[in-house]
Amino acid sequence: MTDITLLGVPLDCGKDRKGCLMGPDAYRVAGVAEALAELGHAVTDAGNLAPGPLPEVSGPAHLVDLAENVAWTGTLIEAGRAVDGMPIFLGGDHALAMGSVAGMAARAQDRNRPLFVLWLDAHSDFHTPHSTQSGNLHGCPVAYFTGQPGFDAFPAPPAPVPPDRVCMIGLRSVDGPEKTAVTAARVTTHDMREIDETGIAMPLRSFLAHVAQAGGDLHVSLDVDFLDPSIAPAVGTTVPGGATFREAHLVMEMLSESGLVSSLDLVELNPALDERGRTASLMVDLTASLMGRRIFDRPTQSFGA
Ligand code: HAR
Ligand code: MN
Ligand code: MN
Ligand code: MN
Repeated sequence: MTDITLLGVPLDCGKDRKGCLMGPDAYRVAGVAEALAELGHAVTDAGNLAPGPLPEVSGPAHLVDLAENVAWTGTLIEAGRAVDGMPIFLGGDHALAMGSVAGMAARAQDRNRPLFVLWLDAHSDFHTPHSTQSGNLHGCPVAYFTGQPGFDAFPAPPAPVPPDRVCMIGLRSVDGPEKTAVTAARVTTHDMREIDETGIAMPLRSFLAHVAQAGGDLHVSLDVDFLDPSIAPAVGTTVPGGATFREAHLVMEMLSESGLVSSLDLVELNPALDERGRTASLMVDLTASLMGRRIFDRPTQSFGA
């Protein structure tokens, strides 16, 4: 049984196309709290967070809603750090991961544990405010929380995550400057071509073994566009060739069996683009798999060394 705190994050400022602010309520309507309670967890819905007052900031002129992103980041770092059990950040677009991950890294540091991050996404989100062409800050969170330069307008991450503790699975849309930077920083990347060849279990199993061996906490950041658009249409940045229904559930089932996951983001759901709530429901079902829903019980798997 896990103590779960649902934090609604109606953050919609990470890109131009709006709609993610409806995400937290779409997850509630899809029954996220009930699904987790049914699995035996203690669930508290802390309601929706709000950003602090907008600071006076300056940065590259093409950045979308810079001040609002800065305000949310500070709020999320503090809100996440203060949670005792397992926070689930109900997004909201992926710009929320600046604050959610930086907050979880600060909390892990408070507990003397290293934080690892599993990034499930079509995109590497490794732009800086200077390399992004779109100006959309949802394309920048990993660069921020790993402490790359260029985020002067933002609060400094209290405990930057070393890039080699970040594992990305699902990649199939990575911009030129991101490719260079992500490789130079030694982030672990598994693109869809690799998943086609090896299956999705192999890279995940080796990452989980690494986390277990290091005695780490594990934050999972699940972007809707990790999933194939045919099963998850409710996202503004669909990319063909994503994870299938079973690949996604297998990831969640293995994460559950590992016992390592200490926090979770559900991001980029845009309910205005959904079809009869099917994407929201799928995200809730995946969360349930992550938290212990099984087809049949299996002997506990060890991901230790
Ligand atoms: N790389 C592109 C950009 O920076 C697209 C980023 C899209 N990001 C998300 N989250 N949807 O992964 O604009
Ligand atoms: Mn993303
Ligand atoms: Mn994405
Ligand atoms: Mn870009």
